[in-house]
Amino acid sequence: MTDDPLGLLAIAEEAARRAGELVRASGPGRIAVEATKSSPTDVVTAADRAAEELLRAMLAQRRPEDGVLGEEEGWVAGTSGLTWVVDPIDGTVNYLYGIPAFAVSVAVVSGRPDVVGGWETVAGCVYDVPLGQAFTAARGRGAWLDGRPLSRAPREVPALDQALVATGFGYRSERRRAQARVLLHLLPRVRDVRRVGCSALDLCGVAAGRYDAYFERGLHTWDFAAAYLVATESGVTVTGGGGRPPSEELLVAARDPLARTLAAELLELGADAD
Ligand code: LIP
Repeated sequence: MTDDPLGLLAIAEEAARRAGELVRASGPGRIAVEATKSSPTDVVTAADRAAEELLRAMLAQRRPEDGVLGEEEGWVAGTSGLTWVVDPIDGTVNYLYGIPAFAVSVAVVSGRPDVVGGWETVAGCVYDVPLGQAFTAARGRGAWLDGRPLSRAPREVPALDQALVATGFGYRSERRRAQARVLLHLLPRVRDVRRVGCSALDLCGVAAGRYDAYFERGLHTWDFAAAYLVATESGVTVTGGGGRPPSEELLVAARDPLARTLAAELLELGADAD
């Protein structure tokens, strides 16, 4: 069994595409909400569970010694030192409402995925289900959108007041109140804000130049493990601010110097607290 990043990437992409086909097939008009999680608006659909089951079955067959951490079924440790980190549908509320912005995220990480800064992505795929596009990356080998390289080449990085910034909000109202306070102060200082509702596509969007920056508080490892490598292999800085790694506390992504400026501004505004 190879641990070569490109070999692992092939498995990640195949898994994400297969789960994506299942999610697409259970599309509009056939969506069943099965349960809620952290709040009444944090829903789990039948497709979330079926897609995660498919991912786990495929990975158990291909990589029996690896661990798996998934949004719906939690963490099953392995013996190989590698763990697959999967989000069967990132952007579940968009999927529920038929808004074409949701993705399957499949990453393989070394280290401890439950420890902030204790893991590193080796390979990952974010499969945009409605567009049928695949963002892929392998550590030290680069990042791609549908096989076309996402360039690391230095480019014009706007100042904060010219930056188009993507962001997102939590499922609990107290968290959204705190996030609204931050936005109240940040919005007059940037070009504009986009709230698309899928963190994996938001982060890959920075890598692809669709946004100049993205930040969010409250993300789980499965939301950003794959997109993190797509972004960093494309020359984007992904940080928690204040020299910290990205985590549930805060994730900020942009090319420098914008990443430094935005992270400092967000910490100043208390974006890493409720
Ligand atoms: C969602 C993220 C989104 C965030 C939502 C939620 P889910 O993930 O993609 O960026 O704003 O609160 O966390 O729940 O669809 O997997």
